Amino acid sequence: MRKSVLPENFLWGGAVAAHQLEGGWNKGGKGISVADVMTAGRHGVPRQITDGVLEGYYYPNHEAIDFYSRYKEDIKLFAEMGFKCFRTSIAWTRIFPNGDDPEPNEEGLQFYDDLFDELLKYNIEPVITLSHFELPYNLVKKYGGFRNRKCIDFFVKFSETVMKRYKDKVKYWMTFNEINNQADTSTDFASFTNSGIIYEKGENREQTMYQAALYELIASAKVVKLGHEINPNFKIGCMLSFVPVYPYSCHPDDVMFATEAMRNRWFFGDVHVRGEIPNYTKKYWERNGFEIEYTKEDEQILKEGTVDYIGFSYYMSKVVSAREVEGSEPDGEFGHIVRNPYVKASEWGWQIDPVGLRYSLNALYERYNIPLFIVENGLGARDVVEADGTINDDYRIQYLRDHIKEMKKAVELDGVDLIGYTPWGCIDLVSAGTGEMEKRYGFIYVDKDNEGNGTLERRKKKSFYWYKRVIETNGEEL
Ligand code: P53
Repeated sequence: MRKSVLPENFLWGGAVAAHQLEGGWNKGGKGISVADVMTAGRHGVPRQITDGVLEGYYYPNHEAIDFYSRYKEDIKLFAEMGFKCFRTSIAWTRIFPNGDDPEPNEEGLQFYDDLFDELLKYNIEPVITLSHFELPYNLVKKYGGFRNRKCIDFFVKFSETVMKRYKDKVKYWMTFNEINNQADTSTDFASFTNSGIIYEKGENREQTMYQAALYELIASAKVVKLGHEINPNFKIGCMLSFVPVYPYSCHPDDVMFATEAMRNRWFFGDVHVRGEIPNYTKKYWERNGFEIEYTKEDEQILKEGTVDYIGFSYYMSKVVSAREVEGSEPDGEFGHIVRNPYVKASEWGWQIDPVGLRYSLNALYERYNIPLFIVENGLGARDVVEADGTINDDYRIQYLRDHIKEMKKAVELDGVDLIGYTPWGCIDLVSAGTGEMEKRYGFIYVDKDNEGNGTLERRKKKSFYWYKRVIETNGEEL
């Protein structure tokens, strides 16, 4: 075989999060997480957050796809596709059911020992997110989530427990999934899933968000430092949701507006990678009269706990305009956005922009110069099971192929240092944003619908065979 564009040890795989596939929400001593109190919504209809687990509501994450009891069967299918790695999270509430428990729950720890052993049996490297939208709900009720500095210690204790326990099984870690989502303070969703925060009436949401985010960045830095002490071979990254924001036009005001808009992402990356709060953020806080609490020791730890690599998700790009223009639409983060006439969008309105992935890889690498890891990418779409049982998801193949092509250009032409690629939802799972099952990303179909009906049977889609070949040829055959 001719030499491939991608390095020989490139980590092909797939990505999921515990709460979106495990189910078993109250099994094995697990406590209630923020995901367990969210109902199902759909495109345009937000998920409801209930005050605890209440009668008469459907909570899609409670059973999810029951990976909790079926993981062996599923990992076997990942191995069949040739996965080199598998990204999942450790459900915090399996280990510390209430978040503030004095001792960890052994049954939960054992579950992940077994899960990692099963992966390692097939030489699949686990890639582990520590906090992926699944904070213990008790931390919300008792402490107000990451509004409260105490959550730093709870997170550090949880991380220390699992990093010590799995120090010889897991090498790749990430601290907070899509930590920057909460920059959108217009809905309750991001603050709740990121930080366990429910905004109060009349409070300054942005100030609260920055405080919580900073506590998380401090917690993350502490964990990076500690992790390197536990095992110097650990690679510990951050995890950003990277949605590049393009200017609507070459009008200088649009270009500047887009630059400012990007700071909603750069702030998080800058602290994680450079270990300092950037000047533009400090100025912003000052200008708006935000009082953000942090100490000299915090600043020190931010410097000492910078990440080894950047994990990021890439699904889409956005366009902003400094002025209201024809066709602009409301957007929580930027006031309004403009539909990009040059790209198509998914049924859920996510703009499909493969070149945007190459653009993002370059933007991140030029700014930070450390290895990158694409830990999410993919197309949420409805699938149809044909009469003969096949699922011909050519649209998904097309999406992934186009993105992988651009990813390869970033490596081959631009010299970006890229560790791996793990498409999102390699097996169908519960959507984080909407709680739907029918917004599917998988190579493996799971028989379950939005109302929770179905046999949970697994079925290989056309993309399963396609992706297997992609991995076999190290990305040469697309
Ligand atoms: P769903 C918003 C924008 C980009 C990525 O999303 C996002 C979100 C939050 O919905 O989330 C990430 O399931 C996240 C995953 C999530 C995946 O993208 O809404 O890390 O947990 O499932 C896809 O289609």
